[in-house]
Amino acid sequence: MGKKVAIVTSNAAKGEEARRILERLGIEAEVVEMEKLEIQSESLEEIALRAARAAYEVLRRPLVVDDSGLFVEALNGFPGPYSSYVYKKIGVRGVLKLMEGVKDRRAYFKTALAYVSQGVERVHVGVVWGRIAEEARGSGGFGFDPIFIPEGHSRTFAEMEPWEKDALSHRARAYEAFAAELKWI
Ligand code: ITT
Repeated sequence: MGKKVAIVTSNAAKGEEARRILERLGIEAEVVEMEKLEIQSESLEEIALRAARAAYEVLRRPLVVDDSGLFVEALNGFPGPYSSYVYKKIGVRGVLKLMEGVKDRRAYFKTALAYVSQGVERVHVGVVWGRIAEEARGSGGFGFDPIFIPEGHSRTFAEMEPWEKDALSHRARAYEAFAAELKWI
């Protein structure tokens, strides 16, 4: 396709996952580890786009920023846009504690993926529904993967092979939508 895309993130595991997804989609990419601009907003789309614009001002090359979060129904969508902060402060165990005794375990992961290059801005989203496990399981993936069981499955994302997560994940869905459009922009 001939367009090398920079994946801008401070999270190496997330960057590697995105690079792997793009490689499968035939898009050459490299991870650029950099602190993102983090605005306060309830909208992942807005957070991702503003961070991508800011990164473009610095790097001046085609790039993507993905902002993702875990939205738990019984917690009114918490931690959602605050997932990074919540993960650092209370982690997987903290979320499990909040869910103690809660029957409704439905949750979804969402990714908003912003692409910026010269004169072009696009945002694509991807969502995967599932449920919060009763206990953390598995050592793959990153973040909240050990407590997220995608719909129709019994294993957590952290118990799956990378390609299995990529066949289902919020991130893969957002990148697939982006890749389908990239050849036209
Ligand atoms: P950057 O903003 O620098 O890219 P980050 O780790 O803060 O890195 P996000 O804001 O997109 O990335 O994600 C917020 C948190 O949500 C992240 O730290 C993880 O704990 C969690 N998260 C995001 N995607 C995830 C995934 O695919 N599996 C498990 N947890 C995920």
